[in-house]
Amino acid sequence: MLSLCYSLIIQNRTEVRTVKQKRIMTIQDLSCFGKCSLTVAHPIMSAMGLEVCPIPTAILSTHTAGFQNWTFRDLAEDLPRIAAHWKSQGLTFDGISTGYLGTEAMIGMVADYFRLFPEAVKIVDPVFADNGKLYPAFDEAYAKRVAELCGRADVIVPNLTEATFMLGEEYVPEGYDEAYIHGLLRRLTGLGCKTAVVTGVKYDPAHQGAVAYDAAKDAYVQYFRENIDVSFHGTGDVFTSALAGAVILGKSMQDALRIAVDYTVESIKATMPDVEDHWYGVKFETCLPGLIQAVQGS
Ligand code: PXL
Repeated sequence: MLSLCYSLIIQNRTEVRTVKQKRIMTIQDLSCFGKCSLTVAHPIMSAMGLEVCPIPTAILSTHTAGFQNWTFRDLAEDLPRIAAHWKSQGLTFDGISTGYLGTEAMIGMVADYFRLFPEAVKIVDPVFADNGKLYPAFDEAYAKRVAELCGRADVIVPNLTEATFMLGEEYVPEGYDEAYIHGLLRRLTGLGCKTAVVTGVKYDPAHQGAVAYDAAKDAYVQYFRENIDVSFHGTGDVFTSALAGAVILGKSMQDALRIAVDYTVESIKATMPDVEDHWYGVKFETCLPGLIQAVQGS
């Protein structure tokens, strides 16, 4: 009996050792202070159990939303060199996720990565606008280039502002219905991606969530929580990191939306008592145990 138990334990251990870990590269800036981009994506996806390979596109002292006089070091020239080295080593990836890219040249380099690593599921968060406005560093030409990159992605994750900019449509801040969001999602997949997820959807003032459309299946899924009327920087990056991790782990889109929306809401709630001091980002770290449980439980 004892030896049977022992061999089961050994077998279980072997099983754990031989399960292939999912590997994702994530391409975005490293804002050293401010809780966004890589400082959010890397810990979140690591906690979810993925092997995360970060590609910093630039190093900034802080993010650009609310701070002044930040430092900025462009790392663009390293991108082709990193790709060439990885290819020479025969490295392959289950996923590539992208966030804030900053320049049109950088978008072109990311498109090269998409060509060089055809095996990877590509998840693009456009990150160039919110609340009806472009971020200060960007213009319509940038939005157009991001739309082209979205056409090469498997999953895109725009907010409503980015979605309408990419489609050349008027931003509708409120008062829309499900038919409008479904139409928007269908037009987004018309850019060329397989699945479009739109975030920050509010059909009524009491709820907020995300809606996804899979073009091949012609199917929609959605997940909503209570609306929390406060705005923190970096919540989009938190959402996309959790969504990308869940997708690469093989979760259904319904589960991925639930995991990502719940985690974002919990991170916002954890930050609310400290809203004055912590305006620059959410305390996503304190909610990682709940995220890990959510991943393991679905
Ligand atoms: O969270 C998006 C983001 C990422 N990185 C930098 C930013 C922003 C948004 O403004 O400025 C540098």
